[in-house]
Amino acid sequence: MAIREILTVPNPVLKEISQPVEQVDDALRALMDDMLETMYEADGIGLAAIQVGVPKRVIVMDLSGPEEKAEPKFFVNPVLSDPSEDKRPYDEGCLSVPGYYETIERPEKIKLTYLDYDGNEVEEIAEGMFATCIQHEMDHLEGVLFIDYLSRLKRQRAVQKVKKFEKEKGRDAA
Ligand code: GNR
Ligand code: NI
Repeated sequence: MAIREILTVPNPVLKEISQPVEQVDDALRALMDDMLETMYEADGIGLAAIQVGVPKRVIVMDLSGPEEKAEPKFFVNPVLSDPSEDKRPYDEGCLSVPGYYETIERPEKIKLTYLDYDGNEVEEIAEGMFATCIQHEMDHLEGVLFIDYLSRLKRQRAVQKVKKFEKEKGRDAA
């Protein structure tokens, strides 16, 4: 397993549309293992493959708390349907927009089908934090970031904040 670099805005790769996976094989599982390790190291709760520069429809997630037993989840070729009318607001963040948070409203409940780590078909209903997170991750597969739902002014501020942060980080490393 290896930790991979997480791409941040305004990297244009984050706008790419990810392509369906043809086979859940050992090579794909190696990617998913790397993604999970990268997500844990960054203290994230979800990660889409495009965030490490791989345009495949793959998501990893772990919604367990820091004191709880790890609950890694893997989603290959996920499809969402039947979103609820009820919305859930949540103060979202993104590892590709580090240090910036904003409230986003999304359907509070949604149906989900995908292939798991072993390539088995799964169908389930996502609610609450699971629903918020899977929709945030699904957006990444379409090249959409949560800041794309904000006004242009707020989005530009978010990107500027990340650029400044990255610049200072680079200086520290030097
Ligand atoms: O770690 C993350 N936290 C988070 C909080 C609220 C809504 C969505 C997320 S996902 C994010 C990790 C990430 O960027 N996934 O793409
Ligand atoms: Ni994200």
